[in-house]
Amino acid sequence: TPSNPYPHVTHNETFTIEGISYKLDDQTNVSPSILSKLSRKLHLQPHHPLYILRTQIEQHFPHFSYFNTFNPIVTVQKNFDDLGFPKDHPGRSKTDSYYINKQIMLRTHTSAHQLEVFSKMNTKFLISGDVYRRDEIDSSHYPIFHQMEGAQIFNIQNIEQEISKDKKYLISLNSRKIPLRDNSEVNDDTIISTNNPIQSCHPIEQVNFAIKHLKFSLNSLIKKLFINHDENLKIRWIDAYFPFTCPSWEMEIFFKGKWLEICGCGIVDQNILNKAGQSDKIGWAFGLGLERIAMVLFDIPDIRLFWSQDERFLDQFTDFNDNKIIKFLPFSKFPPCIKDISFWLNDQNFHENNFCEIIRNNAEDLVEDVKLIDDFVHPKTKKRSLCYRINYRSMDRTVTNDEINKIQERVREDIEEKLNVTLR
Ligand code: FA5
Ligand code: MG
Repeated sequence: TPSNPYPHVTHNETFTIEGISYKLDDQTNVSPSILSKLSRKLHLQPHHPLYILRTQIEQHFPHFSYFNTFNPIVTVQKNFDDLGFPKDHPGRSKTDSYYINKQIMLRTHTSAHQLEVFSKMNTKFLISGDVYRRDEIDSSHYPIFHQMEGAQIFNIQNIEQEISKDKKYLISLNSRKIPLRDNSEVNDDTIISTNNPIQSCHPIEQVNFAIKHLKFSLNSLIKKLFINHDENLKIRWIDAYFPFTCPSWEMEIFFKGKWLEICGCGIVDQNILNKAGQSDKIGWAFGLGLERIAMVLFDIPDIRLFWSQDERFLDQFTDFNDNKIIKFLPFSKFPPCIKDISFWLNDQNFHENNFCEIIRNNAEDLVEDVKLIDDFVHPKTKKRSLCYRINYRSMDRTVTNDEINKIQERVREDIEEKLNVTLR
C-alpha cells in the first residue's frame, strides 16, 4: 500500500512530503490535490495501460538502461537551468509549473534527469516518470501526465565504422542493421534548414548519422506500437525548438483524421554532454507523452480514466498479451452537471491556469471540462467580463445537484478571494 502522500504541515512555513521537509516561500504553489497523487506511480502499477505501454517501449530498446523511479521532486536547476532554459522562459512561470519553493519544484518533463544520467556515463537509456504542469481542463489535459525520455549517444570516433561499407546501412550498437534509406520518411530535406540548424561544433556526417538513427529509432517504434491498428500509419516530422536539443523536431502521427503530436526530440546540445564528461560523444534524445499514445492505442476517451481506481477500468487490461489489441470498452457515461460562472476582472493578472487550479482543488476528478464561453469588455467602464462553463461529471456514478452546488459555491468563494475578480 502506498504511504500517505498528503503533506503534513508541521508549522506555517514547512511541508513534509514523504518524510522530507521543505521550506515554503512566496513561490510555493503546489496543492494537496496534486501532492496526493505523487505516490500513485501509474507507470509502475502492473496491468495499468501506462505500465503496459512503458514495457512495450522498453522492449523496443532492449540494450538500454531503464530508469523508472526517479523522484519527481527536483531542483529548478535540474528541470530548467542545467538544460539551458533562459531565465525568462515562459515554462518557468508560476502559472505553468508547480513549485514547492524557489529552489524545488515538481518536474515538468523527464528531461530534468538527462544531465545526471549522462553524467553517470550512460550512453543509451530510457527514463519514465510522472510530470506535472498547470494547464487547462478538458478530456486530454490533466495536471499530471507521464513521459518516456530516450537518449542514445555515440562515440565520435566510431561513427565512421558504424556506416556499412556499401553505405546502405547504419550498424547500430547492438549490431542491428539499419537501412540508411528506409521508406519511413527519413528525409534528407528536413535535416538542415536555417530555422533548425545543426550545432556549429558538429561535423555534418556525424550529425547526419545521429539524425538518421533518431528518426529510424522513433519511426520503427511507432510503427511497431501501431502495427495492429494501422499498417500504413502516416508519420511526419515538424521542425521544433527546445533549449536542450538542436536541431529539434516534433513527431506527429495521422490518427482518426487528425495530426497528433507524439513527442519532441532532437540532437542533444553538446554543452550538456560536455558538462556530463562525455564530450567525445554525439547523439539524440526524445520525450514521448505516454497518455497521448495510450489513449489512441487503447481507445481511452478521457485522460482522467488513467487515475480511476474502478475495477471496471483496470480489469480490462489484466489479460494483456503482445499479439492482441486491447480496446477499452467505456462504461456508460453518467450524466453531467453543468454550471456557468461569470465575473468582472479587477486587474490584468487573471490567468486561466490559476482559475482551473482552483476548480481542480475543489472538485478533484469530478471536473471534466472547463470552457470560456463569453469574453467581453463593457463599452463604458472598459471592464472585462469572462464567463466559463464548468462541466462536472463523475466517471463511475451519478453526481447530485446538491453536491455540485456545494463545490460550485466553494469555487465561487475561492476565485473571488484569490483572483481579484467580482462575481456577477
Ligand atoms: C518536452 O517535454 C521535452 N522535454 C521533450 C524532449 C525530450 C525534447 C528530449 C527533446 C529531447 P513537450 O512539452 O512538447 O516537450 O512534451 C513532450 C510530449 O509530452 C508531447 O509531445 C506530448 O506527447 C506530451 N504532452 C505534453 N503536454 C501534455 C499534456 N498536457 N497532456 C498530455 N501529454 C502531454
Ligand atoms: Mg510540444
